[in-house]
Amino acid sequence: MKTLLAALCTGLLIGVTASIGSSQDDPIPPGPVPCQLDWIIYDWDFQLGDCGFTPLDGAGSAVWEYGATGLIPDAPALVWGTVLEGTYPSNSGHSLISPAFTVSEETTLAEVVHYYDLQGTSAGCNMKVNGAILPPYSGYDGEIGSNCTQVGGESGFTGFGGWRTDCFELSSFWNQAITLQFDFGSDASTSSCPGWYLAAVRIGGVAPTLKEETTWTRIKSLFY
Ligand SMILES: [Ca+2]
Repeated sequence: MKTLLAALCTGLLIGVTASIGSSQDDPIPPGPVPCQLDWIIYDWDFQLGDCGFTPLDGAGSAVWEYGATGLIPDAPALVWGTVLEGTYPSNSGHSLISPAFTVSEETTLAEVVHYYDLQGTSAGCNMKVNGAILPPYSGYDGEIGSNCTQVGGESGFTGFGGWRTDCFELSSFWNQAITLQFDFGSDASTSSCPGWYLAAVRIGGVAPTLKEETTWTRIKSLFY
């Protein structure tokens, strides 16, 4: 079953890649952009535990599970995933919520290490902060199919992403208590793809390039 699923999804991927490659005019889509964090305040490594992440009922079938998976290549021992050992169901619509934290000068970035393999735009996923869709630095893949539950018509990750690390800017939520909401949804069609898997989420920041010495001194005082 596992081999069959991989073959089906890989076949889809090759088909899509070939059609993109046939046009010289299509721009190369941007790749994922890690945050290159200088410090990490919350290191949510799911190999070590569920890190207080909590599934939340959505508009469709529940999918988020924590544990081991043999379905995803190169997966760490434990992950959060949308049905760990199988394809996601039709009409899935479910959220995964991070612990709450306040955005400050040391928590301006969220780095997400994840894997996704979805049936085109018949499923999609995105991250929301206090209800607002937040794009990664490199942008989302596009618009999720309008018939998808929970995320229909929204910007999100679609198709095949494989393992990647994306960076999300949190500065617009300065001084607010926030949670990160990982939303997944699919339409009524039957999928042969595994879904969305999270290996780690890290909250931190990068050293400012400001010439304003007082700001840097204040930040350093948090760590020394
Ligand atoms: Ca799955």
